[in-house]
Amino acid sequence: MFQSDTYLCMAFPVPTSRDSYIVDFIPHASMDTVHHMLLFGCQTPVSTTSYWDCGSVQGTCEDEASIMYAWARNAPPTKLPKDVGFKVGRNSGTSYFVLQIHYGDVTAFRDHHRDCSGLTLRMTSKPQPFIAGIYLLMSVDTVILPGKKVTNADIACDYTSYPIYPFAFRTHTHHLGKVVSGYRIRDGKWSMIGRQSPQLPQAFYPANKELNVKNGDTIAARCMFTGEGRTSKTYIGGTSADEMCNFYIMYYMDSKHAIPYMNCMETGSNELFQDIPAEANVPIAV
Ligand code: IYT
Ligand code: CU
Ligand code: CU
Repeated sequence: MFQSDTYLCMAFPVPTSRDSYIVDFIPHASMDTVHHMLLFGCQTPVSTTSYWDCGSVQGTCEDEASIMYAWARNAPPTKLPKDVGFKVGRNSGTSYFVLQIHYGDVTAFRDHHRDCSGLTLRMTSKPQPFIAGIYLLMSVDTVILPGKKVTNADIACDYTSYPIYPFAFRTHTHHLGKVVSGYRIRDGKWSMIGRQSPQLPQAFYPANKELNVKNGDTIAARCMFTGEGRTSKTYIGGTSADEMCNFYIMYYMDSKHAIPYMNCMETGSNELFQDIPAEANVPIAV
C-alpha cells in the first residue's frame, strides 16, 4: 500500500459561511502508526477531492499555510485557554483545513485495515473574547559547517503591534538541532518564552506563564545545531538532509484587534545575541 515515513494530507472546507471559532482540538491517533499530525489553515489546498502525498516541502497549500495544531506521539495534547478561539471561515482568510498525518511505522497496516486517525475540532459561532494566533520565527540563511561542533541560528524582530499573550510554543529542526529557545527582550532583559529539544516530539508545549509581548519589545529565537557527523555543508531546505530552524509561538490577543498570523525571518545581530542566556546553548537530554 504505502511505505514507512509517508506524509498524507486531506483538506476539509471550513464548515460554515460565517465566522466561527475553534475552541478545542480532540486528537484521535493510533500511537503505533502515527508519528505526528499537523493541522494547517489556508485558502487553497493542493487538492480538495481526495487525500494526497504531501511529504515534499510545500505540499499542503498553494497559498500560504499556517499551522494551527500539532499532535506528536508521546507528547501531551495542547489545550486552548478559556475564552480563546482560532477564528476561521468567510472573512478570516481560512477557508480550508489541511490535516497532515505522518505515518511512521506501517507494519501495522500489513492487514490493509483502514486508518481512522484524525482530529475532531470543537467549534462555535459565538464570538470569543480572545483570538488565537501563531507567530513563526524562522531562519532562512543558516549554513552548518561539516564537523563544526556548534552553529547558532539567531532570529530576531522588533514587535510593533498590540499585545500578544503566548501560551504555547513549538520547535522544529531536522536531525542536527540540539536545542531551540525563544525569548522576549524588554529593556535589555531576556525572558524565556520556551525552550525545547527539537528531537523530542514536536508538539506545542506550554509557554512560560505570565509573559506578554507588547509594542517596543523584541522577539528572538536561537537554534543550536551541530555539524558533527556531516561531511558537507548543510543548508536550510525541505529534505531530511537539509535543516530548518523554527520557533512557533501560539498566542492569544484581544479580539478587537486580533492578528491571526505573524512571522519573523530576520537574522539577529551579534550585538543583541551577546546577552542571550547561556541555557540557549545547553543541550537538552532526549
Ligand atoms: C524553510 C522552513 O523553515 N520551513 C518551515 C516553516 C514554515 C512553515 C510554514 C515555512 C512556511 C510555511 O508556510 I506552515 I513559507 C517548515 O516547513 N516547517 C515544518 C512544516 O512545514 C510546518 C514544521 O514542521 O514546522
Ligand atoms: Cu512525524
Ligand atoms: Cu522542516
